Amino acid sequence: MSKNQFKGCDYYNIDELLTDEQKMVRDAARQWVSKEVSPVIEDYCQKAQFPKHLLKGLGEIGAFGPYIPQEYGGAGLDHISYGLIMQELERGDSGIRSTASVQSSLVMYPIFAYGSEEQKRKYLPKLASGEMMGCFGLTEPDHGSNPSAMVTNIKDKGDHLLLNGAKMWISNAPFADIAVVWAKNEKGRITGVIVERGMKGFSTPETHGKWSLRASATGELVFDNVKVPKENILPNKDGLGAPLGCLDSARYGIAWGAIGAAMDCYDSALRYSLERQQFEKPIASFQLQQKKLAEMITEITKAQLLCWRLGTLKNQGKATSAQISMAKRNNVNMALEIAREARQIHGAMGITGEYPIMRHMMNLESVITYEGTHDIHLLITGNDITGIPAFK
Ligand code: TGC
Ligand code: FAD
Repeated sequence: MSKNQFKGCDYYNIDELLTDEQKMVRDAARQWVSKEVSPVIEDYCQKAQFPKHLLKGLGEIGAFGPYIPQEYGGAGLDHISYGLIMQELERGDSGIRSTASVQSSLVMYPIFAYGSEEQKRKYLPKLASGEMMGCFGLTEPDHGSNPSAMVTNIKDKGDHLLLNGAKMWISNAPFADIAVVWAKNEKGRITGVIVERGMKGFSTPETHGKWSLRASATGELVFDNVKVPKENILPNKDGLGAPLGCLDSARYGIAWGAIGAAMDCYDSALRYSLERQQFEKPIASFQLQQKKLAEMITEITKAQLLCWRLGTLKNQGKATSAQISMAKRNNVNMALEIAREARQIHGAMGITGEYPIMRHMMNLESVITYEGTHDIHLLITGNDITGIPAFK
């Protein structure tokens, strides 16, 4: 079976709900992924290497800061276009979508929303083109689901700030030029600071041995008495709500991205089931295989509708954090279940790199954990409907 035959899934004619611009953006990203990502990604994943040569192309298709205004170098697109780009990138690989999510929602967004005018002019255009790459440090070795207990801290030393602590599991850390880091000040208030590679005492050791997101670079951020200029503080928002506000944007992108991974698994499983013969028939003719395929397209269609509606609300400035959380939880779980079922349809072939299934399945084990675990998102919905925070 040859690769790159992907055409997309649209069982409910959702394309009719999209504008010409949204379809154009989606199709451009789809073509780019088919040409640049799909042919090479399996190799990079097997070697556990990030395909750094793709950064320029990601910048060119507008994957870095799609909704950041053009005056700061962004593509100035709406949120459905942003989601569709994430969907197409994750159809290629969750690691590629991760790189774009982090750059757009976790680095460009906080600089755009909480940064000074000087910070916006200094960093955003270079981040949009991919000339400069960023990462986002919230999680610590002992504080994952509960970032409010972080111990990384900044102290005011008069003419500069002194940063100490460590962050763990940071996407893009090994090659990032800058890090948006969340640390507590003397008053215990969570504050965002921009740390630049090369600052004395700042290092980014790479995390090895991952069985998931192997084509994405993950690392630590270590701060040993790092002197940070005061102008690197993000001045316009502090408190836990500041990093959580960035997560809203990234979780929204992941909800769309997961659809891409699910579509790729479904597409491969459908084609394989029609070609693969057992008992002198295509395996697609057996009811048990049809059940799997029918359930997959049903779940993908529901996820697409959820995201389209969420995107419409986001474009109107009305999407709530809890609505975004529900979509992230539902869609990533949906994609992971589809990947597992698709793996079975491919039989033994499903465990090989000939097909994208096992790679998506392993990647999605990270996606269901990062940006808030599956269980934390359930508790966010629980909190929203009952008013009782069960995570404390
Ligand atoms: P809580 O008391 O509920 O809230 C503290 C303050 O934050 C506000 N807030 C939000 N603001 C904006 N957006 C949201 N989604 C918000 N959720 C809460 C809230 O109103 C409050 O504001 P204020 O003004 O009253 O202070 O906070 P909590 O400490 O009880 O925590 C709640 C909980 C557990 C839901 C939260 O901590 C959480 O979401 N934990 C999960 C942590 C997480 O998602 N980490 C992700 C790290 S980054 C990452 O994984 C990147 S992967 C990237 C990739 O490769 O794609
Ligand atoms: P823990 O918080 O220790 O949770 C362990 C288990 O306990 C989970 O099942 C969780 O659901 C459960 N649990 C925890 N608290 C509760 C509760 N109150 N009630 C019920 N169950 C609970 N972070 C960043 O800051 N930046 C990044 O770029 C980044 N990239 C990542 C890339 C990868 C590949 C991975 C795997 C992670 C990344 N993360 C990043 C970290 C990620 O956000 C955390 O792993 C995640 O928030 C969970 O934290 P934890 O791993 O410490 O798990």
